[in-house]
Amino acid sequence: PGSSSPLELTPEQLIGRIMEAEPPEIYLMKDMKRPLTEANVMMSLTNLADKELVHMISWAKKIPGFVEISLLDQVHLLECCWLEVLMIGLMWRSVDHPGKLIFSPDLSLSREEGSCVQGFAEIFDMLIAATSRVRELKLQREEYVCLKAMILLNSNMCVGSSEGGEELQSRARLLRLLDGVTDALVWAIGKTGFTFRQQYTRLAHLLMLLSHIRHLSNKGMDHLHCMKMKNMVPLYDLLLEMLDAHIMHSSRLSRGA
Ligand code: AOE
Repeated sequence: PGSSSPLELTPEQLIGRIMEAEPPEIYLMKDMKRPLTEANVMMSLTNLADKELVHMISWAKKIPGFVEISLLDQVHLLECCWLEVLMIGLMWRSVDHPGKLIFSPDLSLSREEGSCVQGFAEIFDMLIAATSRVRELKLQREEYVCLKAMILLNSNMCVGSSEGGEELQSRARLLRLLDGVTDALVWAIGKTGFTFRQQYTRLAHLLMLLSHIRHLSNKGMDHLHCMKMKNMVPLYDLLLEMLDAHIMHSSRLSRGA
């Protein structure tokens, strides 16, 4: 057990480490003055996501214990959760701007502006609704970073990796990591001076948010797939391949279910 083992960190220390891992704000700059056409908006969003994904990989690697699980599990987790992680980040940035989605400091869209993209209005409304819920709950930064780490660590819980001893060990480590982040979340909730009853109700509310975010991500993934069919998303070859991998992955899952 090395000094970076999450089990040796107190909940407070673990949250500190997860806070330090937070990705920076991304500015788009050059896309600012373009007219809001479907192609321009999708190009800006893809551009943004592209940059965010690079930071997401560094973020994941800074979560204590993540790099100690098998590479296969690391890749699977990121493959499963990237859109959920982008979405919870989007909600967090948008929480103080009711009715708007703050994709970046220089790209915020109202529903009307978003509706230039076909099929976006439906997802927009769901993202706005989920963001309102985050606002009602008065989500704290400590809670937010724990939830985001939980999205990552919980994302492929139902996918059994190959049964080798190596992979089973990795899975056991992953579960312990998730328990560590759960302790941290419980600690963060406990700081807020709620009664015990209010604390476990809040824990339930926060965890139920994650089920909405998973649903949103599935809807967003369908939408992205449609967009790709229309050749609206100027995906780079590598990203295209990765997106295809995700779709193959999820259809494999739904066939298996
Ligand atoms: C949400 C949050 C955010 O910060 C950015 C974006 C940009 C695009 C938005 C999405 C969002 C919200 C939902 C939208 C979507 C466009 C249509 C959808 C509005 O309705 C997402 C742009 C995505 C660009 C595609 C990138 C493909 C990446 C594939 C990644 C992958 O499979 N792997 C394995 C890499 C994982 C690395 C971490």
